[in-house]
Amino acid sequence: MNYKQFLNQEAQRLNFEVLKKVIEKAQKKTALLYTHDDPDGIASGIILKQVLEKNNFKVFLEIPTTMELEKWRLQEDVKKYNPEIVFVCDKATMGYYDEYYKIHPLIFIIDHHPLFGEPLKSINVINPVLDGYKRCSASFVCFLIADFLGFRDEGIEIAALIGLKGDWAIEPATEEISDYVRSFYDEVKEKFAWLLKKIKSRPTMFEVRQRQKTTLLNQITEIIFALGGGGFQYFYNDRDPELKDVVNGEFAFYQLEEFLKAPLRVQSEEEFLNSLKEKQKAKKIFDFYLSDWEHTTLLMKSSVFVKSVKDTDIFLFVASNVKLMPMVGSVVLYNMRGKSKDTLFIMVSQMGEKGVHFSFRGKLGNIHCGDFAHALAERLAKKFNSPEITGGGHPFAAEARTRMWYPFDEVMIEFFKKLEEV
Ligand SMILES: [Mn+2]
Repeated sequence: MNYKQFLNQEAQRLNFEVLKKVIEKAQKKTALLYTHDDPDGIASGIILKQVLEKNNFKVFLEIPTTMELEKWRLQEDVKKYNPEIVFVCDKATMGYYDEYYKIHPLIFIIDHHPLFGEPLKSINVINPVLDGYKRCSASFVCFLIADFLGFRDEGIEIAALIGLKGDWAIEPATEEISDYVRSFYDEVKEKFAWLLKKIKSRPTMFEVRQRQKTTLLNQITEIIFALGGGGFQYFYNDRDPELKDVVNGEFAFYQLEEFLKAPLRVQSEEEFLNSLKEKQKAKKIFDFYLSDWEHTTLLMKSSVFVKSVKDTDIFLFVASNVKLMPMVGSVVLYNMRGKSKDTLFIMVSQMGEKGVHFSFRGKLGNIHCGDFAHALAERLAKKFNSPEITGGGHPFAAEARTRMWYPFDEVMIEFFKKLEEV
């Protein structure tokens, strides 16, 4: 199937026609747009905002630092902006969103995360993975929508690629591409050879299994990750007076949005940084990001071997206020040399009032990271009687967070009890 056929098939399957009619028939032409503050959220928000603006919409943009859209936030913003349509982009597909129709009658969820909870009936959902998991990104879904509505340009295509890279659906450096996006990727890869060709240059957070080659797309996506806080709120406002007022999600959004209006064929990540509107601030943030990366890599040398079980060597790392922990941990994991086939790396960061953050990264998933994180969170939630404590994820990658302060030794006792059970 070529891309054109794929687009037609998906437009029909995902019912783009409904969205098209809503956009065309809108009277007030005002939209409230929520998006996630990671590279995919930023890229998809940029695409959707452009599509709406080309249809003469006024767009109110909100980039909260939380993954899921909270009821109180929607209530407040609907009151504040009184929008005709609400878009919720790359912020998960939660069953409980269904009752949000009581807050606003016309909401579109545009997403690529698996459904969590009951299927939604009262709200429009455009999500290609509802009938089976596929690696893709919200930026790709927004791109398909834009193309279907007749708005496609280089900026939008690059935004699609950035989101796909940010959410690990494409790996141009090793040419590992999700089947779902293959026809699009094949169609644009010649045109964007300057972004997608393999280069021997600084390896990025995406070079996990190998660090010999990368691409400019990987480097640019990592810069957007650093500018926005990556969806993990790694911010640098307190490190330099010039960064004091930076609101990271918005900062990353507007830098990339400006760049994509007339994308220059930059040759390096330095050229990309230099082409940004607020390049001074962007460079400062990215430098802090790089030095944090280096610092955390060094810290993780203190990781210790705990035990081998299920043909998996388990390593543990414990420290305070660790920056970029899960990302660095993914790279460190592949440098760990154990005796077993599989390796599981468990990272623990004690973050004071923000609580304790656990990250789990495995090579083969013999021990299911998501199940471990979820069971640990449930145990802690019960122990401290706090539903705020949550955890979960994929077989190879998962997180658990207490979100507020609890006695660290008590948290760790629960953790070791859980570890004992594995
Ligand atoms: Mn995403």
